[in-house]
Amino acid sequence: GKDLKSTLISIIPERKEAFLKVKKEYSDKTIGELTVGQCLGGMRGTKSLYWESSVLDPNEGIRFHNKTIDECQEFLPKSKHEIGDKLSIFLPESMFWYLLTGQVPTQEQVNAFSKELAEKAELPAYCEKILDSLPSTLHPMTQMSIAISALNHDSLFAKAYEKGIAKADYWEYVFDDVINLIAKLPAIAGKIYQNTYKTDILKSKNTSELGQLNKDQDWSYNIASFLGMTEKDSLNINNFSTTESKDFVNLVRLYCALHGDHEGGNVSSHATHLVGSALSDPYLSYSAGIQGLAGPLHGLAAQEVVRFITTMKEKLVGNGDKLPSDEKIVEYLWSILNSGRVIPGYGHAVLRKPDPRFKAMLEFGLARPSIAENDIFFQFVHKLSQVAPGVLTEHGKTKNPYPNVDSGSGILFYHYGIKETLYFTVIFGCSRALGPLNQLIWDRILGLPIERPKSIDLATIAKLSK
Ligand code: FCX
Repeated sequence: GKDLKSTLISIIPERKEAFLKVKKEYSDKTIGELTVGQCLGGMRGTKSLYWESSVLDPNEGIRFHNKTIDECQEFLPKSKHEIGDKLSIFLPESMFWYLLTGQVPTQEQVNAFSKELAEKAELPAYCEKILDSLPSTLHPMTQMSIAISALNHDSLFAKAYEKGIAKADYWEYVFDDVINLIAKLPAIAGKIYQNTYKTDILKSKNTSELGQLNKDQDWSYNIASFLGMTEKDSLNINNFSTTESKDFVNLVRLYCALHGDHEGGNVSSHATHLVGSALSDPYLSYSAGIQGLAGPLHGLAAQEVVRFITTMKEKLVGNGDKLPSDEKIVEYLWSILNSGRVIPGYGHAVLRKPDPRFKAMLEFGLARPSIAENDIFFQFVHKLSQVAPGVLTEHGKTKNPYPNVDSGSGILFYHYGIKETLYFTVIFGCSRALGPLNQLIWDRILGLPIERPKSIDLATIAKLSK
């Protein structure tokens, strides 16, 4: 089978033709009106961004090239080491292939792609040095954006552009940068975890690394390994059994495959696309995306949910390991709302139903008795998803009273021993690369121009309103 780049090359003519046809035939037609409310209200619902790989339906949730999460779970290839294993999860690199090309890769193609990513995973010495020089009190997401933007030192696109290349050739260099960047994210994530939280363990074990790259394994496996959280290829800092080690790797696979792409308007995707439109290289562009992901109304919400759940557990049952009554939980939720705070992990700017990504994360826990039956924090998350929508509906403010994706993910990582809540969003940052960077390649293939919406002042808004 062809590799990813050759597969992409084979579909470019058709997609380009379709794009140019729409551009030519419909450029003068309207696709919606802009109200003053939208202009002043976060541009909600304005159809003003082109994004091919996924579409968010308010009622159904995300679809990737028109397929639901359940369908993707059926047809996207898994790790070559776990074929036929019912609990195993499809690979984020299968998802990336599918997002970029709209085609489902064969098992052999994905095996080779995983291998290519592993071959390119090593961080250059200067990048390691920069990470090592940062204070461990610096937020992990700030560290991540610094490391990613520093990699622009090696950008093939930036170098080629400086020499002078034809516009039609931009995308090839952007493609190579994107693959190199995605390949290096596991090592970046591991280094940040190690430097920020695990230097004591390293000292006590007299070693300098929590875990290492395994070239025969997939991208998510290597994220887990660099975190020191696989049984064989790392320090196994949480003393995982074989099953726990396998399950944790599968959690990383599920999480990363599902969080990769959520159409174009969310802050991290939009920021990447916008900065890329200035022909800033993929490292600079995605570093901007990471900065947006670090906001509490966006990616940082997962960390807020874990704080919320652990505090609620502490307040309602102390050290106990049994759930309180529904009434007690309802009362607690009202106390939060009445003090003017939000219920983290609930509500969404676009979705109007429970997030199917939340459902998939919940099912991951429900399928594993050690979590479903023994983890009180997970049980709180599950119970909350049944109780909170009623409370939020009665409260009557939020347009969506249902759980969003951040409701369940953090507590699963917590279960496996990542208790450093500030760290969660870094794994989100590994995942989110898949969507925006696939679109960035297409932005350059299709020659999209620099973005420059028109801004206007209040007097002009009032004058133009009709
Ligand atoms: N708890 C309490 N009140 C809520 C609420 C919640 N979970 N969600 C929304 N509301 C309130 C809003 O604060 C707003 O109140 P106001 O009129 O006094 O300002 C009102 O309901 C209407 O907001 P709404 O239009 O429904 O929501 P927005 O599009 O403005 O905001 C977010 C969407 C997600 C930011 C909002 O629901 C929220 O703050 N949720 C909690 C934080 C969270 O879970 N974020 C993760 C989002 C997502 F999954 C991601 O990007 O990662």
